[in-house]
Amino acid sequence: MGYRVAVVGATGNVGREMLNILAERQFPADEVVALASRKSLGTEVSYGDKTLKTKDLDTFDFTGWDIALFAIGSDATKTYAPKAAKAGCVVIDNSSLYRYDPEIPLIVPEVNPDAIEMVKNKNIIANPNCSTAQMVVALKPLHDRATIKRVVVSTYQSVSGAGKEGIDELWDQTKSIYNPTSEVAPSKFTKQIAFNVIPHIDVFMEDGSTKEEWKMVAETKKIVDPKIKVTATCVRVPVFVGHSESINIETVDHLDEEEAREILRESPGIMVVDKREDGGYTTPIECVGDFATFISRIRQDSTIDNGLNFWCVSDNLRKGAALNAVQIAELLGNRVLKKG
Ligand code: 2RA
Repeated sequence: MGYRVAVVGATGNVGREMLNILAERQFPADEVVALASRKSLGTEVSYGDKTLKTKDLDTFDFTGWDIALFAIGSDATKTYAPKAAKAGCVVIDNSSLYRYDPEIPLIVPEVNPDAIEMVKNKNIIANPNCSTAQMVVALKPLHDRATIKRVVVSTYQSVSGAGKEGIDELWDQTKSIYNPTSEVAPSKFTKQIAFNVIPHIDVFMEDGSTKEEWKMVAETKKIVDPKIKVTATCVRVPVFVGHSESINIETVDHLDEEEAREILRESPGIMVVDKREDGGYTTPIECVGDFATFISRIRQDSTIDNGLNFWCVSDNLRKGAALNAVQIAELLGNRVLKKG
């Protein structure tokens, strides 16, 4: 006997990927329902070789459903997640609403699977921010071997992180540069994104960092180790899908580049593509649709005693969101619900 699974926000980029990945990984579901707002009622979405018509989230009764994968904004999540949880349906939420609640587990299954036991607190599990998920997959094995003291990360985040509007904007702006007469919708980003980069994602905080940068710090501490110092600069780049990150770590124990490469090669969820030659590294275009977090350019940072640099690329709609959520559902099934 399998699970009854709801995908909430099934018409968005992440919701559609959740349905794709549930099918690709043959998640043991007896039934899958696609939920969306009333304005999207009846929209057809793919689930493997099946087509589902979206049902109305507002009137949906979660009673008797096992797992709800949420891919809607924090405001709507605030309304519907407690309703689902109260009905006995475990919520796996991709918004930032519950990530920092000490009673709610924030999980990357390759990193902190044991946190799944905390689901008993509120029947809700939080999915991390896309830029955090891919980074902690790489940090965890290196931290276990050499204890990471400090992380300096610069991100190069694709426009799909900003939703469908982000994708449409890059497309429209690029077209308008080659065809000045074409229409350009009002900007979702603060400045032109086509042929440009924008060092600003989410809102500015008191200390001059952005909330996206704050999320990477807070979530890395919650998922990996509160003692790790993290500083981040998050940048939007004119790439449709695939977040890239330049990561520098300082460790307590010495770790040379070859040993780091071997450790990462052996670690779950990671593909090392690291040759010191033309094309010997992964770029965002090459990660799209893949489950892996790709690591390249592993090399010593000779400016400090125990430092390493590396390049990290992953599909932000998959490991950064939908894949991680489905992996949490798999972990939940194996460790807690244990149906079938
Ligand atoms: C972004 N990480 O890339 C944020 C939210 N998905 O826009």
